Amino acid sequence: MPSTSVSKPQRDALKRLLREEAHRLGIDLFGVARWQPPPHASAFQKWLEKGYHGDMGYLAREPEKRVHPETWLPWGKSVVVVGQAYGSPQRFETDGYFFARYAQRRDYHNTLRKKLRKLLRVVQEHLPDVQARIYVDTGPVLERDFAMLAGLGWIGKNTNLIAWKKGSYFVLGLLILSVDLDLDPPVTTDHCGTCTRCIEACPTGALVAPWVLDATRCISYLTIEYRGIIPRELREPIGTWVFGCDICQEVCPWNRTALEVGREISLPVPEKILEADAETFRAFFQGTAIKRAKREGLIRNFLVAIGNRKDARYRDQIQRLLTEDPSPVVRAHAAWALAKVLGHLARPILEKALRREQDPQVQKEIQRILHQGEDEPEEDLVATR
Ligand code: B12
Ligand code: SF4
Repeated sequence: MPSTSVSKPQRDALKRLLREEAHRLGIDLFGVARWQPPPHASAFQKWLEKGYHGDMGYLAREPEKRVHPETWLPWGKSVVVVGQAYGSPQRFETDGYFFARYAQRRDYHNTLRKKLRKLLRVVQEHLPDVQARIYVDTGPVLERDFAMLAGLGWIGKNTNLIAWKKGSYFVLGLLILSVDLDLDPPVTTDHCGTCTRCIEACPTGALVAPWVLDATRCISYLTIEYRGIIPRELREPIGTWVFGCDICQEVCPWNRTALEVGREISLPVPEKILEADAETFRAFFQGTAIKRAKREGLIRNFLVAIGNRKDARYRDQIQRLLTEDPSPVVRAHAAWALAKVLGHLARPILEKALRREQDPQVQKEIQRILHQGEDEPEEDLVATR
């Protein structure tokens, strides 16, 4: 498909119209970049080689699309990059169990995509044959690189895109166009300086170097993307985060002046989440980003957090999940949580559960707790040996 050529005055006028429409739609950041190889493509390739993407296989599939967007979408000329704020000074929580702030707004994949469609309509009114693609998170594009190229901000050492005075609590979306628009100057300067607060604050040590995130250690990955049993050594550092994590953004000095927006989503109390079946879970989280964790994942995360907090209020629910839940992942985590909450009192319950348990992974988890293997530094059950 050929690219769409327009005169300089047309380009400028179209850009102005788009900016005005973005403003009208409540979009917080707006810029235009050239559709070109992203500046940190080689960093992305090294990241993949190290296996830092973990189970997010889609990132390793067709990496050349991210590295060479100009060959993948050869008609692409420019890309409109937008940012939508989601921040608030307070954490998003239910009874002290934390959800990443981005989840307090309606699912941005839908809301931002709708806004980008409206921007596209503005272009189509003037150029009906324009080629276009809209991506919000899920496309094979290094969105933060393009945001930097479009002048929205710089990439911080915590790997988030940070904007002057507005911080990093915003999500990004892209509108790729076959037309040359007036470009914004890219940001080529670093504004983190010698600050390393994000790296020091990360509880799991996921930021292995400035600008390098080992996703397999990141709480966001573990609680949202990862589907299995959470490695034991990472459970305690997760603390009481049950969906995503904001720590490396909270400590960032640039977020002291972050944009603030209201909450759109209200959370059920933990009991309701622990008791939810698949249908109730859907009803609770339809239209929110939280549904991505799925019922099994979110309950698993709560069990980790409840165990870390030794929150005995949920002992009955944990016990029921241990014996009745259809998911081995949930049962394994229920065993761990019960041991954390009840200490040595959990032993007879776990022994009984082990006798009935058919799944080898859950059996192993319970046996580990009962026998306090080498890899189990817990002290709670030692007295019962
Ligand atoms: C996979 C993914 C994740 C993974 C991996 C994160 C990661 N850092 O890669 C996990 C699940 C852990 C994750 C977590 C989060 N994510 Co996420 N994620 C993505 C996704 C889909 C792809 C990212 C990617 O390509 N990673 C590949 C690696 C190599 O990229 P990178 O680590 O960011 O490295 C870049 C920079 O560090 C830079 N770089 C490398 N070396 C150097 C050196 C210098 C000097 C400089 C300047 C830069 C630089 O280049 C790299 C390539 O761009 C994007 C959407 C998209 N399509 O882009 C959203 C996206 C990045 N995520 C987003 C969000 C909101 C989050 C969370 C804040 C959610 C939460 N609160 O839990 C956390 C933040 C964790 C963190 N510190 O990054 C937003 C970020 C918005 C912003 N302001 O930056 C995005 C853009 C989604 C969106 N459309 O809004 N995410
Ligand atoms: S989101 Fe949390 S776990 Fe992930 S890098 Fe930031 S501080 Fe570490």
